[in-house]
Amino acid sequence: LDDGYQWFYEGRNGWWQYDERTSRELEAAYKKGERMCELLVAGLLYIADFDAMLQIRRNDPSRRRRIKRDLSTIPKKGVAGLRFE
Ligand code: V3L
Repeated sequence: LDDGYQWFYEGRNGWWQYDERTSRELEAAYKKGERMCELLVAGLLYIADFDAMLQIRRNDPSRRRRIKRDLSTIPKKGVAGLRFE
């Protein structure tokens, strides 16, 4: 994450950057070669699946979003639901 890359999850018409803490957790798991990473977001548990590159809500797996690791300079909607304006 100091290498110009960031983690993103998909919104309706663009990508949101993950918050700093979650990004660090994703990056650590990814760098260790783990296949998934458990995330706590606003009191909800999610699984980030690095094979499928999906974020899946634990208690309702139908709630899923694409994720990606990409350059921090890509167009994005904001960070963790906080819109850039
Ligand atoms: N970080 C922050 N909020 C999240 C995350 C996350 N990793 N995952 C889900 N949510 P679901 P548009 C998103 C929020 O997947 O207009 C955006 O951050 C999610 O917020 O069904 O569609 C925006 O705040 C949603 O509110 O479990 O691009 C909002 O959607 C809620 O958890 C609208 O974005 C349920 O997501």
